[in-house]
Amino acid sequence: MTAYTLLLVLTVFALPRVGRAGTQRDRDSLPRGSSIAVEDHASDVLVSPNGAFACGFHAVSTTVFTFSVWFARSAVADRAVVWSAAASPNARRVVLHSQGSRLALDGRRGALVLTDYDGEVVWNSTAADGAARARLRDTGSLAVEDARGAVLWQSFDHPTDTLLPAQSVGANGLVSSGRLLAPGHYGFRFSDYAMLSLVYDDGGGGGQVSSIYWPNPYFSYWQNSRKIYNFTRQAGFDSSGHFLASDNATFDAADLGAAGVTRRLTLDTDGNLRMYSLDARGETWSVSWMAFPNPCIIHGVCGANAVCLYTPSPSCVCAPGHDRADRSDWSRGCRPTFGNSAGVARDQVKFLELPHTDFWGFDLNNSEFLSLDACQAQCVGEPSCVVFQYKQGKGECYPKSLMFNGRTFPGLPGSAYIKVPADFDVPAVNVHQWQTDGISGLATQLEDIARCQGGAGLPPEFLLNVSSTARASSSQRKSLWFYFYGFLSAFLVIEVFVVAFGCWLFSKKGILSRPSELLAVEEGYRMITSHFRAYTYSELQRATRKFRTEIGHGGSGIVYKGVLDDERTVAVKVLQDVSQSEEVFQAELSAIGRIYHMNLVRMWGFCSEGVHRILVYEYVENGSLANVLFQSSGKLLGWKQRFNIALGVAKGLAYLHNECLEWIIHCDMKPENILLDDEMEPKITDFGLAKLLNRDGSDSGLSRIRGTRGYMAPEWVSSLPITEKVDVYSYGVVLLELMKGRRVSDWVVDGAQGLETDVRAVVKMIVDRSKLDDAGWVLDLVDERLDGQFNHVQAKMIAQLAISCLEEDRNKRPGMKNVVQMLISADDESRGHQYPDI
Ligand SMILES: *[C@@H]1O[C@H](CO)[C@@H](O)[C@H](O)[C@H]1NC(C)=O
Ligand SMILES: *[C@@H]1O[C@H](CO)[C@@H](O)[C@H](O)[C@H]1NC(C)=O
Ligand SMILES: *[C@@H]1O[C@H](CO)[C@@H](O)[C@H](O)[C@H]1NC(C)=O
Ligand SMILES: *[C@@H]1O[C@H](CO)[C@@H](O)[C@H](O)[C@H]1NC(C)=O
Ligand SMILES: CC(=O)N[C@H]1CO[C@H](CO)[C@@H](O)[C@@H]1O
Repeated sequence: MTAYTLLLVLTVFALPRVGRAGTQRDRDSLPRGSSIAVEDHASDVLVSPNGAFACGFHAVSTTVFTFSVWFARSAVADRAVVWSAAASPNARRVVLHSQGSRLALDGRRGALVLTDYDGEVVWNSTAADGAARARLRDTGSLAVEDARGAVLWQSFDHPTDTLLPAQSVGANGLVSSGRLLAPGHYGFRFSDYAMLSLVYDDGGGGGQVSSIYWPNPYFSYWQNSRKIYNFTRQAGFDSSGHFLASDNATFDAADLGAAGVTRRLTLDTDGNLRMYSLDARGETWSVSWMAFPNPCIIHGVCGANAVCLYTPSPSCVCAPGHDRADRSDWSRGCRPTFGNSAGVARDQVKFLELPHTDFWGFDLNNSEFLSLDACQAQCVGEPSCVVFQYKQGKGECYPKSLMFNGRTFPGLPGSAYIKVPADFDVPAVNVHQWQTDGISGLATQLEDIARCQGGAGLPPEFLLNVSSTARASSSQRKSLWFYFYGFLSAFLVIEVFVVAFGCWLFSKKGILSRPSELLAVEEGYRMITSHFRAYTYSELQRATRKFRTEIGHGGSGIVYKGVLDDERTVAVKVLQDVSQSEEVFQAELSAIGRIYHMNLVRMWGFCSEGVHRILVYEYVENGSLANVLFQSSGKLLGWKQRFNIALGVAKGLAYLHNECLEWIIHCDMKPENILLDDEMEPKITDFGLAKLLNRDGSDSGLSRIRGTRGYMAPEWVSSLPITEKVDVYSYGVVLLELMKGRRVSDWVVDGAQGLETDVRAVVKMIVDRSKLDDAGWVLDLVDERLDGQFNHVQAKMIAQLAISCLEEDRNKRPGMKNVVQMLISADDESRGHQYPDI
């Protein structure tokens, strides 16, 4: 009896211990009915029998995970992820919480199932009755196998952005990764007629713009040595580094045949397809083949109304008469600074010539043997024509409906002629100071590019003629550069694709230290953080001329205006009361530095030297919403602008709450923290600082009571946990103020005392009035200064939305995503952009 009890006790205690010991050893398979927990991500991974690949929860940040396969030998910080779970190649990678997420080989259905912290199934593989285990194979494929080892499902059939030897491109092909785990704009797949292609897809699923940029779209398939209509659609590379597709597409790695080299083929974030080889030490990846040494060839790199030029490294510039649509994202291109030129009468337009420039696609029509005048007449006569391309010689004429895929480099035949209103003044041409550097740097840079290309057999038209460019006569050069800098300097929009184009990866140090050894540029995060850097205190002192121009101050610090050495205007915020060490401070900031959204103020960098803790933000032209809205001197915001601000702020918050990697709660939403750019587009600032400004010095996350009285949700003063719904509440207050043009605390409500009760009293008053009559109450809520010029339907909707945001019970408040949807649905009739939203 005792012996039996002892045995039982022993068994009970021994079992879990054996189990845990088992998981700490690397294993290559997961039996049916068992699972892996995200908490064990460091110890519990599947490793392929040859030790080359690992599979498990991959930490994207401290709070966000994906379920992925990666090269086991690459260091954690530099992990080359080859596959991640995603619902489809065109869907965002499945994003998982750092707690409670699990991967299981479901006992009942025989499918791999990923569940998030709340037990919700977020991804699954196809169910298979005979499934016995999931196994990571030597090839890097995660497979669900039956008892005899036959494959029932495998990750190789669902590639994300990377192809491994022995894997085929497959029906869906590869999709580049975009920002923050979302799919990017680029695809590597078979076209409708079974030609393997690199394709640019405009987002939004509608595929309004979809264009092939590899193989050379100016050539026919046979000129590209391709075959079409072989519907086996197979493509892949073997262990020697030789790539072959069923349409005869073929290329070889520079280290072709080298034994035992680990390789991968990745469609990078920048739309370039690169083959990478791992060095013998298994530490660094170098590029052994790439589709384009010249990234200007890649479609969509500069967005609409912009041109990609090669001076001395690939850069985007707006076409003359255009200005950046989004200062931090070139793919959004530029928009006209003049009214729409289309539709203006025949004698009211003129054309600006851009020599050696081409915009690919969007041809309205094409003809040959036309004179320049005849071609111009076609574009004048066609309202939708915005530009035409003309080539002397054969007299080729291409009127176009959109300036997209623009590029310019010496030797490109033909000119583009942009249609602008006749009275439009082209900004004066002044020569940019780095002109001379540009010219002397050109030859060496181009040679670097040529070296990076690794000797693979590229069609000659993809390469600039290095020698002839370098030897061009000085007079030719002068006119060329004069023209380039004409447009460069006018708009100050020089942005080098430092990271996008692997060759310049080391250029932060000034020189390309090892031009042939490139780091893997896989993540896209790198790309986002590439502009984010540490500044020295003296740099910022110089930029702000010893902190001379104060433009604002708040609870977190004083803000000064400054101009950096690269001529970017910035807002420099000197923080007070930061108690963290330099490391913690920098770690927090690098998370904020990754955040990118057009409705969030972009942080360009920071300074953390000695006692100084300084943040460098983009400068936003029109100051805070509070200034514009509440000060009588501010200019009056029209209804449409107010609506747009409401929508923009909602989008920014929704992004912080739902989409960005760290799931940030702002904690201090108020009109002071909403800035307006030159187009009155709102940008939220001061987000992510809640953790930095930990005034009581505790490290327990958020210190209690942050925020500003009058905007604070009731949970701040109760003991309830703080969730993102505190921002929804504050947003509700902002909505009311945006409508009324006055602080809620200034609304006269009988019997109210104290700011928190003000808001309650106002809400109660609105609700009571709306029950009494259903017409007049909205009118009362709208700024009298608008003089009745507002959209009644939108106003009513915003009022109702504000009230639901101001619910005392946080569970009754809508999420910011829903708020955005509601606003967008009310925005329907005011659609109709002047320029395509690309
Ligand atoms: C296939 O490609 C090779 C090398 O690019 C070329 O020589 C050959 O002519 C191509 N075959 C066809 C049928 O296009
Ligand atoms: C189609 O491609 C496959 C695989 O590359 C090849 O074996 C086959 O011969 C091709 N078919 C034709 C008709 O060319
Ligand atoms: C192109 O458009 C012009 C004017 O719109 C027209 O006269 C011409 O015939 C068109 N050419 C072709 C090839 O369609
Ligand atoms: C490159 O330049 C050389 C020398 O100027 C010239 O002979 C050659 O034809 C050029 N090649 C191309 C592809 O333009
Ligand atoms: C919850 C979920 O993602 N279910 C999916 C499981 O997989 C099948 C196809 O394999 C999908 O149809 C389900 O939607």
